[in-house]
Amino acid sequence: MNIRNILILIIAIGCQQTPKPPQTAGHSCTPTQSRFSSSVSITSHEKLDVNLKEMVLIPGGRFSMGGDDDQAWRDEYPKHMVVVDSFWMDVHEVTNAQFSAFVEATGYLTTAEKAVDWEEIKKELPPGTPKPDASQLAPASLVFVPTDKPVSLLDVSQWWQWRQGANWRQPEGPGSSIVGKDNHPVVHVSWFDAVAYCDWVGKRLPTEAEWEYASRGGLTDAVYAWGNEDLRSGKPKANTWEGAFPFRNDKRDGYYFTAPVQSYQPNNYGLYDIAGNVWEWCADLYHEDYYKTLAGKTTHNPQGPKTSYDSNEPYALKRISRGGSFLCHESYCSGYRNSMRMKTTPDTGSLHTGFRAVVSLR
Ligand SMILES: [Ca+2]
Ligand SMILES: [Ca+2]
Repeated sequence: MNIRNILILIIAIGCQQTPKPPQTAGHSCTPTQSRFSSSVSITSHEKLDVNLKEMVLIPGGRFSMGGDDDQAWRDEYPKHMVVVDSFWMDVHEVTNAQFSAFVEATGYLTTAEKAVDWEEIKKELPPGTPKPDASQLAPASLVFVPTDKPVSLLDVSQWWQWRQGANWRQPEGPGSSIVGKDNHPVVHVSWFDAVAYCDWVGKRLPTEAEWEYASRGGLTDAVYAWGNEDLRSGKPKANTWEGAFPFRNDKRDGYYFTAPVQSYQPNNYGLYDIAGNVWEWCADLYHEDYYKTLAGKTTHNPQGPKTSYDSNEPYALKRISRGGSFLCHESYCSGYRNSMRMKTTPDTGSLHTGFRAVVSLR
């Protein structure tokens, strides 16, 4: 069995699309890559001299966290009260130019640029999964390829390909590049890559609670960062998939893949592309029942569960990402909602995975 077949196996388990609560715990729009772990510290060291340019102050406060309408998955419930302290947040997703500066300064090699370590990957797979051929363990990442006709949305392997040579410098694989895309969000970054960048720049990843609080922009129980207006009404609000997923993209918002950051209106806190464009890694682990443990309480600055659990992939440790991407469509995950929770193994980068950073207020 080659690694792609392994991925398909995992995908088949992990991306069941039967909506909605209470049938399904949650949803994952990106298949698990299940590559290997990293030695990068999970503790970020925020520097006192951090540059707050292109960051906005998010005033702390109290909010109701979790699903707001019938698009929400079971893991978005129950809604629960959370208080977060004030913090600074990047106004836009980390760009190729910003990530390039990090790599040039440090020589950092991203997860997608390294060969897969079978001894690590097999820990996240069902016991007894056979080792793939060595040629299948070469550096690679997940690339979206549209289908040419309508397909069942149950099988994400129809539009995700494990492509050798795909990484942040070559988002669609060999022959592609980021030339002319300095102001596009960096993609194909793993959670470890995002943490390494944050550590270098003196910032950290937001907690899941901070991210959702920021996305809501002070609006109470709104479904989207802009309020409750339908995504398709009025001016384009975010870079998403418009048309019929995954074979026809009408590009009313102007972009098929990533858009330059700050192409659409910001939310009330001045945050651009907090909905859509690329998914944004958060610090927290994912546990499908985490919100149940917070029900009926007010939690201050929650840091996420102590352990990770996704019943679709019980062997895989997963981290949260938020906000949806240029691939999100109402028929599929509507990931651009404030409360949508994406769960992915931290070694998984893909064509639509990026991040933004935050700094605690001092
Ligand atoms: Ca688009
Ligand atoms: Ca985003």
